[in-house]
Amino acid sequence: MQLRQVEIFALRMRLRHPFETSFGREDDREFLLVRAETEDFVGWGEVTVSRDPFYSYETVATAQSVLHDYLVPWVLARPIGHPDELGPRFAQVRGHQMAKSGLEGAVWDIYAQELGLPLSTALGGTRQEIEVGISIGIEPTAELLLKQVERFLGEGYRRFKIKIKPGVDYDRLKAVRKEFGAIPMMADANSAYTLDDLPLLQRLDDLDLMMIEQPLAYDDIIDHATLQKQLRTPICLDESIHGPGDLRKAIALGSGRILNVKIGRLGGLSESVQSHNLCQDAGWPVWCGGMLESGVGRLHNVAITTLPGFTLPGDTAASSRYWQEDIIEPEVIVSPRGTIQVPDAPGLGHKVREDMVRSMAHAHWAMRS
Ligand code: OSB
Ligand code: MG
Repeated sequence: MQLRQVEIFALRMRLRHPFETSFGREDDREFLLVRAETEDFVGWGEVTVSRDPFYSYETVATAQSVLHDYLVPWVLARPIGHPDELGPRFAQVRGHQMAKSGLEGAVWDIYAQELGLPLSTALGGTRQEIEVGISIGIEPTAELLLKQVERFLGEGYRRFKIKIKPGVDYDRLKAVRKEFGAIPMMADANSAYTLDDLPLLQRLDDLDLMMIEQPLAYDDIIDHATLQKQLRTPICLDESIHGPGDLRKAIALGSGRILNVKIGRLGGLSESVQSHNLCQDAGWPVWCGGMLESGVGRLHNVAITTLPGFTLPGDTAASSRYWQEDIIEPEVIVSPRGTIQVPDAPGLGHKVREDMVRSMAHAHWAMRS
């Protein structure tokens, strides 16, 4: 394929419910969308950055700059045979996985449409339906957390991830266990602890969590290996793994036992498939994480989750959990059994509301070959 134009849109979307983690609180999502076109097809990708460099060093501003000055010119310069070629083509830019992933995702969408296949099938996925869970932020009180869990249990979600931070951890999780019994439950610390917190982290073993996500530093795989040896609860890595290279080392070290696959953090769909394959070889289950995506990123998440190694429910909740109105049609919905139907139309399989995107964007860049 030869792309003839790539556009970048800067969007700000109001969350229906503020989302708080150990690194801060978000009331709005600020991110970029990428629209790529060939003579025959249009593809969409989402750059899952935030306004602030708190979860990752990437922001709206860094991604816009790297896309505009390097990545987009490099894709417009010559034809692409397969989306897997973009990783090597982008390699001279170090890091900036989310920027790379947003553009690569738009190319994958076009590639699947050229084959006449849903994106899921083009990626090698086989499921027609995926099981999903929900990620619940740090609520102001235990009572409000219990209300959230009750509501999402009623909506059918299959797994409950609860954000924790020092001082808002054991007692909160224990309250959920006491109220709701043996529900599938896990915790996400977003790097808020150190090895000095070993006694507290070992106490969490009593709660029979499915896993604890990223308890230690965002750039660590050594202390996580030390911790895993002293915990019964499996560790799931998020922030520490930026692609198949990091993952290979974490597997070798035993830094955890489960991977949270975020397409943006890993550098794209091709890198996510490779990471999934490494995990399958190592016997690590994987699941799809989230970055509070709009409908575009959400549909990419649905597609990757159809691969066979995604054996645990992910964070891909319904559009309506985040947005008053999503930018895709139809929106992503979750059945009362906690499942999402995988689209069977070519590419992303739902329509992107382009007029809405154009009118909402507070900045826009267009580049032609
Ligand atoms: O750590 O998984 C995380 C959201 C923003 C940044 C980091 C994380 C999250 C979530 C929300 O947990 C997942 C979602 O509902 O999209
Ligand atoms: Mg996480």
